[in-house]
Amino acid sequence: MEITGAELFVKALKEESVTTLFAYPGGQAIDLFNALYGEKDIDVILPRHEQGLVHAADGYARSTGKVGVCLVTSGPGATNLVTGIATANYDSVPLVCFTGQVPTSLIGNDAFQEVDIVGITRSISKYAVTVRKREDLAETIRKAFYIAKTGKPGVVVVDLPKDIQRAYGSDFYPKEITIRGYKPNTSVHMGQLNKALDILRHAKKPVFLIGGGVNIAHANKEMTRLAELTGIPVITTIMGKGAIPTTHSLYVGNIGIHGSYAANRAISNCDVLFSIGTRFNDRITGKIEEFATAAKIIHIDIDAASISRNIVVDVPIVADAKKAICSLLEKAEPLSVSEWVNEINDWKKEYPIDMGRSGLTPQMVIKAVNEIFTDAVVTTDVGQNQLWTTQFLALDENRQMLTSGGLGTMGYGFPAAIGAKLGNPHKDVIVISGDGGMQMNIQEMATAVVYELPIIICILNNGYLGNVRQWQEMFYDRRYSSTCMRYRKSCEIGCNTPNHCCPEYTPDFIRLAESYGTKGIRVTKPADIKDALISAKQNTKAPTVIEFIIDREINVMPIVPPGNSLNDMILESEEHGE
Ligand SMILES: Cc1ncc(C[n+]2csc(CCOP(=O)(O)OP(=O)(O)O)c2C)c(N)n1
Repeated sequence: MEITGAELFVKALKEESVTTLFAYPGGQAIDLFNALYGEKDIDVILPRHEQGLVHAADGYARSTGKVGVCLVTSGPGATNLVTGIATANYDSVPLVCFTGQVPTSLIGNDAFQEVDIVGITRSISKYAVTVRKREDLAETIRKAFYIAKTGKPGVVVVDLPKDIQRAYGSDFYPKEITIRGYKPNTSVHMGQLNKALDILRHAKKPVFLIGGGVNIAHANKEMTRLAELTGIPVITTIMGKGAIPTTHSLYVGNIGIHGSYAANRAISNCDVLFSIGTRFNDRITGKIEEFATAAKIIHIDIDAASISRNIVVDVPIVADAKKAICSLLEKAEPLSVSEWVNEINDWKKEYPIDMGRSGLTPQMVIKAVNEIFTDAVVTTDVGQNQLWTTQFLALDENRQMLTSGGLGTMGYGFPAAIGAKLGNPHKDVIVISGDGGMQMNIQEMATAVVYELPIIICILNNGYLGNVRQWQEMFYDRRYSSTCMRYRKSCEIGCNTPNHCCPEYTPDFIRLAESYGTKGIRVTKPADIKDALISAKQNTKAPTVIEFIIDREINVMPIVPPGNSLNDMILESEEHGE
């Protein structure tokens, strides 16, 4: 039977078991939307901005393990996806993004709403392609899903010209696909693994350094067993957090420029660094020449290109994290490293992560979240709010914390939570955001309201672009250039002190929530934190905004100053009087 390209598109989505589609219409996608009209098996979600849309698809994918699927129009619809595509691809999130395109006869003619989205996204996606022939459509979509979810997952962009959407052709959709030159690694090189085990056998001060690869491979339970079997302490990157429960006695903390003292000390002093699924990016290594200098380094990663790119390793192993960990579980032995574990525990006791000053602190908010919600999905935005969350959030399981790690995209947290809630309707979903990042995709409040998504939105409101302000305070002589969110034209030039002239709130998030048709709670003292969270939990049909008014100049500590080694942490912050 002959069907249109648009009808085949819908059939393909069903064959790929897509039940939720994040979509925003426009002229060059209208045939695709027409084919979706009245479709019962696919929920078509209409966010309020394509950037919100793609972050929502990302949150859906990260929290469910399924492929997130987007559909937008050509030109501005497509370019509005760019930041979200880069965000997801950087963190290895599987997405397939369909973009409408002008008819093939007009491509390259400066046609209305034409952009070369394949050219634009080539360097920030795993694969991007324009379908130029109707007969290639089915195979291209099949390939897109296969590439997005296999090997190192990533984003695939499929650009669909309007004439392809309208053209008639076969209704065949392939079940299997082979792609020449694309062979995701599925085995573990046992020779290399044995070398790694041999090194471990002689280790006195080994650590595991775990990145997002373990979460992506769903290898958390196996990782916990491996740590317990060997007795080796576990340090995580931000993306690897949750690889073993944060309450586990072998869990040390996060590494990196805002890592814990104990974790950074342990990395600097270990003799074997066994890393799985991390890229060793500059935010975790600090000064590269001084990174883990005493250690032999073993590195397991699914992506051969990630191995020895930043840190030259002694034993490279290209493998899926879960497969490799399962093989290790069969062969690894308990090590006698209790002295080393005690040394690390002493560091933990000596310098626990900073609890902040008195008053209403972000740490208190996150601790209350830990107590009230044991199984929630928590998304963060980017900035201090993200760093405090990664330091203090308790996690037992995979897919509990969603955060933009690689690209660090402000405006991510709230739309990602929308996707997470749609994918996990029975779980509590909580956003922890700053006042700056919240305003980058605030329009999605309408989406959360109309789809009746009871998301709890915690805004840590310091009235600053806090993370940048902290750097200005610590490394730029308190020159708060363009970081005050309460700035008014009448303010003193060069002001660097929150003072009596500062407007109390800009904007008034509570009234903003109300204007979208939902509820807001403002919390100004510690005693009210829990009541606000409990009351939000009871609001089961709509989102709740809780605005926590925190100290304007509270900092995330410890911090490794730029260009320094992990050993050179500043542990405490200076206080400034009002
Ligand atoms: C889209 C985008 N623009 C700019 C930045 C740079 N940046 C990183 S953190 C930050 C401040 C965030 O402020 P806010 O959202 O209020 O959160 P806080 O740090 O105060 O918790 C900025 C501007 C970014 N990461 N992403």
